[in-house]
Amino acid sequence: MRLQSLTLREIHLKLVTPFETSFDRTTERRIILAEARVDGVSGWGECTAGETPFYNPEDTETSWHILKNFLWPMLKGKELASASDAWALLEPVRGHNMAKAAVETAIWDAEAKLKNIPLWKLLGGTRSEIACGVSIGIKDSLDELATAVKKELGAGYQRIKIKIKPGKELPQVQRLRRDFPRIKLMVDANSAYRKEDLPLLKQLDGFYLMMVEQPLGWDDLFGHVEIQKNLQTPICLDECIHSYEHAEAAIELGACKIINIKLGRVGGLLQAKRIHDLCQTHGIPVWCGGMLESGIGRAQNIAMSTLPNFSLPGDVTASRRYWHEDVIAPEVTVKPQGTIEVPTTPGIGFTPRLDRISSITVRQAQLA
Ligand code: OSB
Ligand code: MG
Repeated sequence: MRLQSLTLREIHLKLVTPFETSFDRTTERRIILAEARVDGVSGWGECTAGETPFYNPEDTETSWHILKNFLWPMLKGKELASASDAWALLEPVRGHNMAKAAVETAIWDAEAKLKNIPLWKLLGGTRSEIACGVSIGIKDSLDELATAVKKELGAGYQRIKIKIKPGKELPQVQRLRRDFPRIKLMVDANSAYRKEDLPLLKQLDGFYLMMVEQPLGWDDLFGHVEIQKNLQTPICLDECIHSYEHAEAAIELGACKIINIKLGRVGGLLQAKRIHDLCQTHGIPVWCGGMLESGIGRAQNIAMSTLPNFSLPGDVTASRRYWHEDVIAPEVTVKPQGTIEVPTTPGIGFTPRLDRISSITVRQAQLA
């Protein structure tokens, strides 16, 4: 497979509903799409870096810069036996996993298309449907939160994750357990707590949550070991797991019992698969996280979620929850039982809508 050219496009997409976390509030996404030409075929990937460096160190600007000035020059014109060889070429750049994943996942899509098979089959996936949960942002009032949860349960979603932050968490879970005593419920703190908050976090043990996601610092494995020792509720790590080695350390140290895998955070599909396999060997279930992706990233997430150890519902949901109009056809839809049917057409299985994409493109770089 010869890597011929890369087209980067930055698109702007307004969210249907603003999304608030403990670290940010997002109303409009600035997303970089990567289109890789490989042996005459186009593969598509998405950069999941945010508009700000508050989730991880990358943002849309750094990703554009790294992709254009470092990653593509290291890839251009190269001959690969398969997409799984792309990572080794990207490795000399330290960090910048979301930029790496954008182009790496595009090459995977291209390989699947060249082989005329669905991407999920190329990866070794085993599911024809994936289980979906939702991630609900912080709301202004508990009534608004309860209304949002009711709506998502009505749409069929199998588990509810809510964003929490200090001072809001107990009223939030108390209210939801009062209104919805039996649902699969979990919370995501996005690193808003410190080790000293253990007594507060222990109070969450009373609400039989599926897990608490990333309570402590984005790179604080050791702190999570302390908290997990003293908590009955499983800790799920998100931000902390940015490599295979971090996953190994987290498991070995006992920093978590569950891992959220995000393609961007770990640097693409090869690394995601390696971490998936490692977790499977150690009996650690994984699920697919989301980064408010457009349809391209969403399609990549669906393919990854077909791997066997993605045994818990993920944050990959219907296009319409985010966008008035997505950039792919068909849009991603969720069935009444809260699952997404995995496409059977080649590659990511959804077609990028070039007309729609060019109408919302604010800058483009054609790299050959
Ligand atoms: O922590 O999982 C997270 C969105 C942006 C940044 C971090 C996170 C999230 C989400 C949204 O939870 C998941 C989705 O795409 O619906
Ligand atoms: Mg998270």
